Amino acid sequence: MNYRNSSSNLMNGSRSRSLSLADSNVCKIVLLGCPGVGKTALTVRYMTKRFIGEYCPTLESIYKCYTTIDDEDVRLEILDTAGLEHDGWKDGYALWADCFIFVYSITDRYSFDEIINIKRQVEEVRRSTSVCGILVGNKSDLLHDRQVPANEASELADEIGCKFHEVSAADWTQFDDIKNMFHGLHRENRRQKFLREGRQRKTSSSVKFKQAIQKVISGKTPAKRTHSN
Ligand SMILES: Nc1nc2c(ncn2[C@@H]2O[C@H](COP(=O)(O)OP(=O)(O)OP(=O)(O)O)[C@@H](O)[C@H]2O)c(=O)[nH]1
Ligand SMILES: [Mg+2]
Repeated sequence: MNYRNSSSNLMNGSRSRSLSLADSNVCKIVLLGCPGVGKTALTVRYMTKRFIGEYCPTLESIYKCYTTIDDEDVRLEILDTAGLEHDGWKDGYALWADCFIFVYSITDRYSFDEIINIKRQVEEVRRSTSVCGILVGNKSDLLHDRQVPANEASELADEIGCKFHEVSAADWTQFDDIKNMFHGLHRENRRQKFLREGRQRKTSSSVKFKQAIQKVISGKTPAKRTHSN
């Protein structure tokens, strides 16, 4: 696996900022999808604003970058998996990630049909059906070769509980859409984290409350009395 740090034109922060980042401001993202759907092209477009055209298919990289989202310093760690190594990612990556980008190509029906299986594999590894992710149909510039209608993809997104985006990594005018897609995923991840933490805090305080009541009932802790004259 290849580790890359970036402070590209998009990421104008300094690496030292990472030291003081709260957990909620670090977001680990994995791109999953069949070979050739454009996972690397989307990652490179986001990281560098560029579209190179040909990318090494077997190369798997983690890109670390710093940016500002909603006036907060954020570190994104983006793992661009190699589509061919299907078994390799299962255990490690699915557990490592906070959230997922499920990518298919609108010109490749098979890559779309595979999404449901990929999502299921993630759920199995994480032992949870609550997975923070988005569904991305790439190569929207190739409309004449479309094999997957947008409304069908939108239905699948509803079914698997993800937001849906149709984009083109090749189209430079869509850089902002792709950037917003990554940043939106971070926001959703942070929202879900806060909800989970809130629920945990609630549960632990209600457990403590119940224990205190039981102690009082069993007489282990005398209830406070107030004396009035
Ligand atoms: N027309 C068009 N071509 C694209 C787009 N995105 C990627 N491609 C092309 O599709 C091919 C595969 O792109 P990659 O980014 O290497 O795909 P990948 O999902 O990373 O593939 P693996 O690493 O093999 O899993 C390349 O030739 C890209 O130039 C797009 O939005 N439009
Ligand atoms: Mg790739």
